[in-house]
This record gives sequence, structure tokens and C-alpha cells, in this order.
Amino acid sequence: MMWNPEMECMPRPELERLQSERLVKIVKYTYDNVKFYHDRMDFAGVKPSDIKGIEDISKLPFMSKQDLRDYYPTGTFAAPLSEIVRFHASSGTTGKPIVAGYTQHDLECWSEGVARCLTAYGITKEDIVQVAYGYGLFTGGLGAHDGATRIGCSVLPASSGNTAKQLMLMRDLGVTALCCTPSYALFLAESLHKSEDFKLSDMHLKAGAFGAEPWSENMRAELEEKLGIKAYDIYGLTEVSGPGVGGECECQDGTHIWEDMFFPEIIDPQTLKPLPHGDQGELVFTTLTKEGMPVIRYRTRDLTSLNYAPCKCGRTAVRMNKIMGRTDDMLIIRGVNVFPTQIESVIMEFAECNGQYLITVDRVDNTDTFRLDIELRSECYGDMVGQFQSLIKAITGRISSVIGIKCDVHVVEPNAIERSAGKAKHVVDLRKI
Ligand code: DLL
Repeated sequence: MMWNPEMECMPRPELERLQSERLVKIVKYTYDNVKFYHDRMDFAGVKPSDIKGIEDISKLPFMSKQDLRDYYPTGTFAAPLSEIVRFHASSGTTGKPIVAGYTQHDLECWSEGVARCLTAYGITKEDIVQVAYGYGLFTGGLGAHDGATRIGCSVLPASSGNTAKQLMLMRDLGVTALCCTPSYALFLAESLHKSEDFKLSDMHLKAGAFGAEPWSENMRAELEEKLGIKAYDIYGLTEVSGPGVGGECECQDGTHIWEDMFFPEIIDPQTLKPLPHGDQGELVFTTLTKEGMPVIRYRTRDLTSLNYAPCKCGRTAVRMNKIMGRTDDMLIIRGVNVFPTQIESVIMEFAECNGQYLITVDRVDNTDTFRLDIELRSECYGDMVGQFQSLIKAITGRISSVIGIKCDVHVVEPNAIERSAGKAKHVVDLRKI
């Protein structure tokens, strides 16, 4: 099913013409209205008239999170505040947040992106959609909400937390689709299976829209089995709009990026040169239709690759492979690059593990220590007490073969690792830089 087949299946030459037209317009618009872009382009020696089509995009300078911080809170807005109808802000762990401003038209484009994703997951106006992403400054809650409302679904704005109530309403209202982070979905699933009050057979879920953090194929299999659903990826970021910059289709083989609105590039994060199609590197976005806070060549820090091969579903929009991690959450342990998603993939291979884990890195005597705490499923933990050694050995061996370094594995009882209803926290890095 498609929300907007004309856009989603537009022949690529036509799509490229549309992107070119929109790029020329947005470059002129930002140059004329935002001092930041004006100065940056002047400094780079590029004039709006140098940009004649999408093939000229690499002439434009990049933009980073630091630029948005430097111009906090509204210095990169292109529309007057009287046209801004909504703010969101991304939670930075340090420093100032990034504030995003949306015009009415921006909200329409955003909900269009989410509606395309949810429709691809098979969600229609007949569905009851529980939004368990946080509502508020985070874009997850209101973003999913507006997209589902646009389709005409019955929306339950549950927000995050209060798991027992979430399960009760899910059952009693006959919720058919769940939107939340994959880690919270897993927590809901575990709580459902542990609880004496709820049974999977009482639930009517068929699809899940999971995003806001990286998750593995093994995690997908787990969620599909435990919730009896199809689990789909949804991607986005505050700076570009929020959830729904792209989403998977029924083929579950890559996230279609809605390229008529969000133009993606992959660059080498060191040389900043665009990489050939298919290579892995840093994802960069240019918003082609945004008015409030457009971004031009915004460096996301997300590491992935793009697949331009036609998709069986008929959509022509490029497919992004799963986000491997971020350049800023990649851990370098004893000189080796380690991504939390690699660890998650290994853990999910072991049926005894419930998918929750915590990586702790420290430095002792100038050597990095690498500890991994892994929770076991409740039904396994009791039976295994005192006999964890062979499991620990097997996991340690798999991690060494996948990542190339040894790690100090500990298994812990169910619920020992703190849960988050928002984005999962999988890493504690105690090293002093
Ligand atoms: O996380 C927007 C969102 C909400 C997306 C709900 C999907 C669902 P931010 O808080 O600004 O926005 O964080 C953006 O989260 O650059 C990625 O690193 C990560 N991220 C988002 N979606 C995915 C995903 C929202 N599907 C940052 N897979 C992005 C992997 C994701 N990482």
C-alpha cells in the first residue's frame, strides 16, 4: 500500500528534475534569508547562481551540529517567527540543545513523510495506533501522532513510560499498531510475557514502527516473535524534521528515504568527499522543501550506505541500509572500532539473552577495559544459576570473532540493567580523554 504513489514511484529522471528545481530554490531562499548560509557560501566562494541542479550540490559547504549550537536558538531559521507554528528540540547530553522550528507547510511535509511510512507498514484509517514515543520536545511522539492522524487512524497518545497502563490500553482498545523505540518495544514485550494479567493472544497488534535508535535484524526477529507483529524501521532526526525522513516498505529490505523532500548523500567523514553509490560513510541531508529551518548538506554523523537498486515494492526512492552507528558513538577500544549494534547482534544470537545489555569501558594502567553485562531471560536465569560459564565462554568467543577483541562478559539477572522509555543507553565510557 502506498500513501502517495505519484511521489513514491516517480521515475528517477523525473525525480532528479524535481530535486534540481527544489535545490535551486532552497539555496537561493536560504542565502537570502539566513546570515549563516549567506556567510558560509560567500566564504566558500559559491553563489546561488552557481547551483543549477542537484549535480551541483557538492559545491555547497557542509553544516554541522556545532553550527546549529553556535546559532542557538533560532539563528538558522529562514522564516520569520510569526510563521513558525511549532518548536522541537533535540536532547543533547552536553551543551545546548538544537532547536528546530516548523512552519505549517513544514508540519504538512513531515506528516506526509510519516504517513508514507505507516502506509507502507500496512496501516490504514481502520487501525488503532498507540504512540509510545515521548511527547514533548522530542519529535517522536508528535511526529508519529501527526502522521497517523493524517491517515485517519485512531491514535492513542500514550507517550512513554507506565508500562502496565500501556499494556492495559493496548489490550482493551484493541491496538493494532505500536510506535516506539525498539528497546521500549522489547521491554513492553518482556513485560507482557512476564505478566499474569496479559497474554499475547489478547492483543491485536499487527505492525510496529520502531526507530530513534539503531537496532539489529536479530532484534527485529525477537520483536516480531514476541509481539506477533511485523516490525518496521522508521528513521529521522530533529534537524531534518523528525521521524519519517524515511521508512521501510513491506519488503523490509532497506529504509526508503523520501528523496523528493530530503536529499541524501554519503561522504567520507575524514576527507568529506562524496563516496560512490553503495559505499558506507556518513549520511548528509539537504532539505528540499523546508521553510522554517532548512538544512543544507547537514552532517548527521550517522554511518550507513545507500542502495539505488530498484525495490520490489515499486518505490523508486533510494533505500538506506540499517544505521550502523554514529561517528560519535563509535567506541575505539584498544584501537579497534566497536559499534554497540555489533554487540547487540551477537547477543541476540543467544536464546538465553533477553536483548538488554550495557557496555562499560574504562582505562586501567593505560589499557582499555571492556566489560559487557548481559541480561538473561527470566525463564533461563533460574535454571542456570551457577552454570553460566559455558554461555559466557560462547558469547566471549563470538564477540572476539566478530569484533576482534576480547571482552569481559558478565551475565546478570533479568531487569538488572536500567531501562529507558526513550532512547536506550547501552554504553558507559569512564575513560578520561
Ligand atoms: O530520533 C527522530 C525519530 C523519532 C526517528 C522516532 C524515528 C522515530 P533525534 O532525537 O534528533 O530524532 O535523533 C536523531 O537518532 O541521527 C540517528 O542517530 C538516530 N536514529 C533515528 N532513527 C533511527 C533508526 C529522532 N531508525 C538520531 N535507526 C539520528 C537508527 C536512528 N538510528
